[in-house]
Amino acid sequence: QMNELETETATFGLGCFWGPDGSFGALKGVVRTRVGYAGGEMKDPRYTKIGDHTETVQIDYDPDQISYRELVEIFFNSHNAFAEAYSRQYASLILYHNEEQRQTAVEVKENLEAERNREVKTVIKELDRFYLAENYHQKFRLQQKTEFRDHYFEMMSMEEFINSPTISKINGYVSGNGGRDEIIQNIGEFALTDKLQEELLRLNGIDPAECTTFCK
Ligand code: MHO
Repeated sequence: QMNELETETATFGLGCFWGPDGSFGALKGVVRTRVGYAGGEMKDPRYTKIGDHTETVQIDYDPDQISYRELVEIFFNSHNAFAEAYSRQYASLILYHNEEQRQTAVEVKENLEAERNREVKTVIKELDRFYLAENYHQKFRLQQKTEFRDHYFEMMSMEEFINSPTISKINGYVSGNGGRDEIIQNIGEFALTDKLQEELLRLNGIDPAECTTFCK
């Protein structure tokens, strides 16, 4: 049961949070993602009044399956951390939750700088408060796929939708971030109709005909 795992949490900013919500959500060992605003001082930010905050994705993960170091490496591989941020809203940002995370983040950043002989612009600082973004930003890619959205909205409340490990995974998979073996292995566990299973496979470049022996 995924909910009973001992999880740890990572918080990253790397541009518009819709993309990383899906790319991190699809990773093996990532249990849940949620998007929000963090890194600033202003109280109660909203999308239309973000103040000095940055769009961030908060990632709950099982450290037995994926390490913080791996997540930080994926973070750096997922955006251009050498470029000056377009704005504070889209800053490259690592908000650490403890001293161990801080050390790892600094180390990975310094290794990257040494390797590429360029300054990394990522700001690394302690997480203060994470403000959950508005409902419509959560699992945005999934909410855009109306047939998947309607299917799950019928089964659960908005709160469950935002917090469900299954929904984070599906959001990653509908964005096309699913690893082939992962999807084929897990597709039976998402309470999808046959038609939606086939659609999910197609969205990840897998021919549903290839899957009949595993997926049913
Ligand atoms: N304004 C961009 C990015 C949205 S992201 C939540 C867009 O509409 O695609 O900042």
